[in-house]
Amino acid sequence: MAHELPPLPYEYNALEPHLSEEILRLHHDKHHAAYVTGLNAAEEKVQAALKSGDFTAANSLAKDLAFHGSGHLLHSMFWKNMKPGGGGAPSGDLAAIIERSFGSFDAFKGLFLATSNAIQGSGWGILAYRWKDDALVVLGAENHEDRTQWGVKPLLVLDVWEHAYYLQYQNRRPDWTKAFMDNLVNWDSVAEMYGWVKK
Ligand code: MN3
Repeated sequence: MAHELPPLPYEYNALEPHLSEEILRLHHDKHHAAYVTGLNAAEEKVQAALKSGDFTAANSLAKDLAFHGSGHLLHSMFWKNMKPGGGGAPSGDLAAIIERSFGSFDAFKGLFLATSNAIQGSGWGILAYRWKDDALVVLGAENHEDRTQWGVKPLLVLDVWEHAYYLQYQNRRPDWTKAFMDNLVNWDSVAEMYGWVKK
């Protein structure tokens, strides 16, 4: 079953002025689409290898599955994690586990932004649920797949690859991450994901 590029849950210009239509078009239609294509190509090659019994490409296939598969998943979440008129703070069960895990929402916010800003090169800031001890963790992923913990489930993801902000924010990554947190985060989508992974 081939993977497909999910449509954006809003118009291309819906996140302006905090995220430009030009960036969103390129990011969704070109970059995310390329990860979907890459994942499908890698899975086709795995199927071909299974049929032929020729596993000489196994190492690069495993890398492609991790890179493109993670890129597809994270971008699919990222679009839902934003909305026009977003920002603010979470409430209910999500607010409670944030407080329990980080001390306060402001402390979480400080850690999440600092982690996102500090990624060297391309990567993501990630808020994830760790089922093993029922806690939240903030991780900084490099590329799409490096520096995770096994067994965590992402709830909120922030793209800090240059393609996500450079046309608008140039080298000012902290301005992009602040705009994301203050004006774009869709906490309802984070709460919905938290409810789903808790089941
Ligand atoms: Mn991206």
